[in-house]
Amino acid sequence: PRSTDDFVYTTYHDLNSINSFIDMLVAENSNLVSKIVIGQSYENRPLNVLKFSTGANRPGIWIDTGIHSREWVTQASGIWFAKKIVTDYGRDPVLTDILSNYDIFLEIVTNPDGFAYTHSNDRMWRKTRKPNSGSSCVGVDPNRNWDAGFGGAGSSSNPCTETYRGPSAHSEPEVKAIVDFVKSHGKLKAFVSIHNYSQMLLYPYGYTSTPAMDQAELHELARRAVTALQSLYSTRYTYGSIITTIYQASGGTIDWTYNQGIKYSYTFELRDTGRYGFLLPADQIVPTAEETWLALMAIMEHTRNN
Ligand code: ING
Ligand code: ZN
Repeated sequence: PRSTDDFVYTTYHDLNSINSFIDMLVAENSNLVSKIVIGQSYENRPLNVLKFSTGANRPGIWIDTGIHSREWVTQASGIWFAKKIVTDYGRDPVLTDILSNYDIFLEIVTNPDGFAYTHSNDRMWRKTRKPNSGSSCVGVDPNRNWDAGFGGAGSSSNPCTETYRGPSAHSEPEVKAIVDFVKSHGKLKAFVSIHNYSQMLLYPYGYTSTPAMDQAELHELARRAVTALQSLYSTRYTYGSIITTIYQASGGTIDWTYNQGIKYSYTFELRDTGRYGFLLPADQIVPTAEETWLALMAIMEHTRNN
């Protein structure tokens, strides 16, 4: 494709194709979108983040997709969200107002080494691609590597498992880059980390059953976001804290961001509920992205109002 209008949103793309999408989007919308490189992966790939901004010194909203590389509908949805933002800015009054007050940051391929590996070697690869000393097994679960209950139940010390937490918190450059970004930005107000599958909208905590301080508000907002999502194609989502809704998991992304003071910290588990699982047919990419966008808008609008 020569422009993001020609880009095919209804199929899955590899890393080169997504990176060229990112560069086209920035070139076409340079007054709204820029590309920030927040670090490099273990295999030295750039960690690209799209920044949608209409003014200086704004608070921010973060969205990431693809921290688990095999969750392909998430990166594909991230691409669709990016195009949706530039299309709706100046047309949709709610999004336009959000962008008059907040910057939106979108990391589409949060685990690029893993993503490249899902295309070249193993479609079901989840983790990073950093070798583990003393083991022939590769990679760390980047959703068990954060400094929030790190090392606790719901993560593994065995490098050969899918939930290996890593040798220490933030050992993975893909995680550390986001940690450094969140700390240096200092005023992110919402943080949404997108996975699949299970059709759930989750909020902290995963490492403890102690309710989050803002549990009541997070629960009510989740209910509204899920209602908005369901209004489009009747896709049913469950919602609640991570530990009560999916399972105990320690060292997860949004437990760390919540403990950093980012109140609106959420994780989505997109389609489906297991029929296709990670191998979601490509004809479900756009419907998944469309319905998820309605939930994201509910979260962003609430963030703007609070
Ligand atoms: N599920 C998540 C996982 O990492 C999760 C569930 C979400 C755990 C948020 C902790 C925090 O196990 C998938 N599909 O990766
Ligand atoms: Zn995941």
